[in-house]
Amino acid sequence: MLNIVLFGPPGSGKGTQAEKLIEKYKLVHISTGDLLRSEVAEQTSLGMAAKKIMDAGELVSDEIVIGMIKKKVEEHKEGPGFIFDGFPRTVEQARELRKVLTDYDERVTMLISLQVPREELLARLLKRGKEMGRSDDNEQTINNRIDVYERQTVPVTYYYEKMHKHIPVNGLGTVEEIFKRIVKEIEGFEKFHQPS
Ligand code: B4P
Repeated sequence: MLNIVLFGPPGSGKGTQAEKLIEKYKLVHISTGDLLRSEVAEQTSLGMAAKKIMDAGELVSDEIVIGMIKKKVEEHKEGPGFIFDGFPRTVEQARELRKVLTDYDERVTMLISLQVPREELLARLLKRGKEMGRSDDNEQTINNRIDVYERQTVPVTYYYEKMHKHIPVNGLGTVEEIFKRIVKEIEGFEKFHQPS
């Protein structure tokens, strides 16, 4: 299996690049943001609780998110692999992901970390807020989401760094340019790690 964690601050292009990677590698896409938004749209009790947290720009509890991931991995355990988009966002989530994959004799292949400066993140998300009306894409919430990312999510990179799986990628440029950079990293990494 090819199991990629697509990582980066809010607005760094995770969802955008995930769509292109799925098309190329036929992987199963697991976006915790999308899963949570569909709970909100269906007005489930989980969704109602999550909406308040998401609108404040905070992280939904590890327990809820890990439960959703376990279900999805179980459903697609026979597939070619996964793109984890927006997950793990805490070290606890990273540890749990390791356990879940180990149960199927699998592991994270690599973490692609998109690097984008704050002013560009703000500009992209404010634009999306205007176009799509996502309730967490307003200036105050965006700034808090970036602060939460720096405080709670960046440590996830140190976790994968220790295993030599953290791959930083420049997230500035056109969608196509960034996609090419990611594909180059995946193909280089796979070649290097192939058993001889
Ligand atoms: P997410 O849905 O993961 O939202 P996000 O971080 O904003 O990323 P997204 O994938 O949507 O945006 P992208 O960067 O692709 O999370 C939302 C909330 O859910 C979180 O704040 C949290 O509350 C909760 N949550 C989710 N996962 C969680 C977890 N694991 N644990 C706890 N809580 C969790 O794109 C942004 C914009 O940039 C788009 O409009 C796009 O068109 C544009 N863009 C992309 N690439 C571009 C480029 N190269 N140039 C210009 N614009 C570009």
